[in-house]
Amino acid sequence: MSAAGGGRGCGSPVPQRAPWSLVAATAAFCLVSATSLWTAGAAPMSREEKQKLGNQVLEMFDHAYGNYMEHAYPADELMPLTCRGRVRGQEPSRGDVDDALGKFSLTLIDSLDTLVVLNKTKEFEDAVRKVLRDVNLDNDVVVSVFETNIRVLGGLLGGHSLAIMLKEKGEYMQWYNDELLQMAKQLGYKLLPAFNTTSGLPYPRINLKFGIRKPEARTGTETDTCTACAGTLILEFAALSRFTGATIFEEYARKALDFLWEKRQRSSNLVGVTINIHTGDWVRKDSGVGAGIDSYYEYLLKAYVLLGDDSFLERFNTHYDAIMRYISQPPLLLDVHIHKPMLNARTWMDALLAFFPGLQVLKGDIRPAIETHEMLYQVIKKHNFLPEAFTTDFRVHWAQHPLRPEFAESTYFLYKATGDPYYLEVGKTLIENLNKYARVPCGFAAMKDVRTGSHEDRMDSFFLAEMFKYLYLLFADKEDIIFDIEDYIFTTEAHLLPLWLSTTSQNISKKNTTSEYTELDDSNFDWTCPNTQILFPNDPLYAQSIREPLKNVVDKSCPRGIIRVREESFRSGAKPPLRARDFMATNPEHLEILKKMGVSLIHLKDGRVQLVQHAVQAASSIDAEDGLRFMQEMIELSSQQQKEQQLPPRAVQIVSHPFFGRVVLTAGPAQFGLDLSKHKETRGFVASSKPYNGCSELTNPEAVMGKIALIQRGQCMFAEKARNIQNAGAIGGIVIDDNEGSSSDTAPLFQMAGDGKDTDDIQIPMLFLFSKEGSIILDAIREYEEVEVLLSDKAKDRDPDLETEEPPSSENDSQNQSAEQIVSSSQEVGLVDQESPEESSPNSHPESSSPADTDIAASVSPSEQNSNPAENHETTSLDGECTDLDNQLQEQSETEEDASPNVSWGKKGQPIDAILADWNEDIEAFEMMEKDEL
Ligand code: DMJ
Repeated sequence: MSAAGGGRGCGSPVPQRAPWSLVAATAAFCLVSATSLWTAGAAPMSREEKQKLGNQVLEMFDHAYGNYMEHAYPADELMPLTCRGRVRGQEPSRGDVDDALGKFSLTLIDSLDTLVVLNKTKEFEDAVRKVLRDVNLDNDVVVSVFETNIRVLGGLLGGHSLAIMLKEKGEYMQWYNDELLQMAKQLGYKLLPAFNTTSGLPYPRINLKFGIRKPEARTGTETDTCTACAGTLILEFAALSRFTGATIFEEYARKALDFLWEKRQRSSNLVGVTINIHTGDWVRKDSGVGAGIDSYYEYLLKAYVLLGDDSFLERFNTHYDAIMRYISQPPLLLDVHIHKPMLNARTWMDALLAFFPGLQVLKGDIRPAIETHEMLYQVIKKHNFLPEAFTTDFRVHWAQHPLRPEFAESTYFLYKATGDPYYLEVGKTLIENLNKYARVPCGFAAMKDVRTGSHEDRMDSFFLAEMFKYLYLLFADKEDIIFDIEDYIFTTEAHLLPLWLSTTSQNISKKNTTSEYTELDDSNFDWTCPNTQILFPNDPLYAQSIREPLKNVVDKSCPRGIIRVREESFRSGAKPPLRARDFMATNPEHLEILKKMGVSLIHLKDGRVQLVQHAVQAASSIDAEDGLRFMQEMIELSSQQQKEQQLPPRAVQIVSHPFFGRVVLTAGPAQFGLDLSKHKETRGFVASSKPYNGCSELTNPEAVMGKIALIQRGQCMFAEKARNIQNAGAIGGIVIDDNEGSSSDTAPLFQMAGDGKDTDDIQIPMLFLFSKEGSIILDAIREYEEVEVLLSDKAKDRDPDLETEEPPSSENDSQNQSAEQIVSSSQEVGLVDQESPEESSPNSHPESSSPADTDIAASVSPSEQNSNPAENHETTSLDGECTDLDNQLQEQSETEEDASPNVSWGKKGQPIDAILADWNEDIEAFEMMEKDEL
């Protein structure tokens, strides 16, 4: 099996070998042993069914690619809800995620080699011509070096690799003369100024036209980059060097990798998430295999496969040993601190780590790959998609899902390694879910919130570059692909680079790399050879036997403790340390324990009490660790409480022709009116109210009677609007933001507050849409006149009963249908207060329900008897939010003088939620940080 096809098997040191032959030989063994010995377990899938699924993937790709080409090209990406191109600068900024967009027709370039894999050679030829004709790489845009490398440089090189393959075959691309490679080289030179640092680590961003230094560049002031950002260049840069003979690219990428290797934390052999590009100091000292680090590890192993350089394998194995020692807690993969690797850094996992089982297959370590993959699959079965982050007890931590391909990637690799048809069934589920929940009339839309099923106006280019490739290959037999996939390696963006590049002679300076094979410490291979032997037993049910014990790992999970330190001592009868959930501020014994842990109480002037921990003041190092954990738990408790007090977002689903429930908009709830989580959803046609602001008695009650009224935000209280439309006979209301261009993509969602008085009279459901989401409904009215929506807490399945062939014609019918669901309206008259933004309580959007990665935490008034937050949230004490004390914890354990985590206690008698409100700003800042990471 090639690096493209799956596990290379045993990673034993094999000096001076041509990597691909070893790879291919292992593959053959793997596939024969896995498929021929099948006897039971998941039923084998017939060739017909596999072909049917393969064809379905092709149809889905056509839907995504066709809509991009028709409605978005030459823009970088398709916005599938508004059916237009995303042009940077013309849409509200989404922050770092926009740094992938360089006005270079990103999706087209990222799709090039997918077209060939999917046997769309004619379309590939057209696409290459378009790239050569239309793409400009010299735009005055600041882009991410990492994203531009993996998506654009990788896309051009993948396109070139397959173009020359096709040309050689003699039918297609006969005109091709390395033009894509020339573009790749041009882009390579444009990225090189980013490496102008003393460390050799690249700046994270560069201006395509002006580079780094020029004043017009508007970049070059950054000091930090992520490890993956600096460590995911070698495949593309080396391929570029070897294809062109210009050695400088490979040299630069090697230098950056050498530097990262030098900077690894020597006692744990782990790397942190972010590093200072000038000093080489770790900025974030937490370490995992997901966001921020992921493809650094991937590229070490794949660089060994592609380039045949043993030093990369040596490094990879050293890191892998550390990962399996500290981060792997099967089936979980949990971040730890690099200096204290036995200390977990958080209680949640991110979706990016789903690539890791695939990498483990490549490594030859199948057992943990099967375990983690199975756990991830169960999370997917629960939520239809893998949420961006989920807790160790498998609750949604960050509810977004941008159609990431990592899980499909691992599924493909596991199928290739085991031949177990179970993985084909997994792929089938992925296809079904994509069609059922993400497919919209104009492409596939990212999930804004996997819980509500609402969409985001976004279809990332990696969806075409990776998802369709892996899904297609999963069901394809050798003869379904027009070339031998085993001759290529997948980059992290699933672009294909030919393995023959390893033999292209290069005169690269390999500073710091082993030029000759050196005997490796055998302990580095603890996780390879023995596992390879297990990999191919004469037991076709091997994979199933590993999955079996994990069958209910997600459903039956109990809240997990966050720290695994000192497990041994608990087992041997020692008293477990004080947990935040048990803490009673009035308990002298507890206060004594705090003291032992180095946690002191500081009474602030304003009546609040602050908790501060100084590790050096702890009675022992174990007490210090307990103190750290206590502080971390306290933060988690607070964050969890805050989250639980917020209403979750709601969904507005357009169910009429031609949407049929496929477009789902994220809506903010109201603190008054019908609670959609408790009641049946409300379905009805929409009608604009007059006056549109809904601030006075409606002049068009006949138009809104029995319908869902659309009202513009502003000029009076939300409750007043609700009363006015209710009085006119509306069965529900949608308030549309009056700030033009606002969108839930860029702004935290609102929860509409009442008017401070009794709002029990309001009995219809009210939801809030930002302007962009609202305009999708308004545009639909303009185009189709009759637009029916469903207001609910979770989108309904796009099942046939939502799909009526013809748009319903009878208004009365719809009124009758909706009338069954309405709650009788009240005749109360509205209030007169002016609505102001402050009167809307900011509600944590699902994204903002992501953790308070903060070193500030909450507790309660020490004077209160009921000061134990756990009393209200008994089950959430340890299983909830992430907190990430990381840097602070590290510094604390490293230097005595550094800032210590501190926990502020509220004013006496002040409820915890009031105190927490004070911290919103910090929490938001950390949420932004988290978003950046992913
Ligand atoms: C892709 O762009 C690449 O796989 C990258 O390495 C991280 N993940 C995204 C898609 O999720």
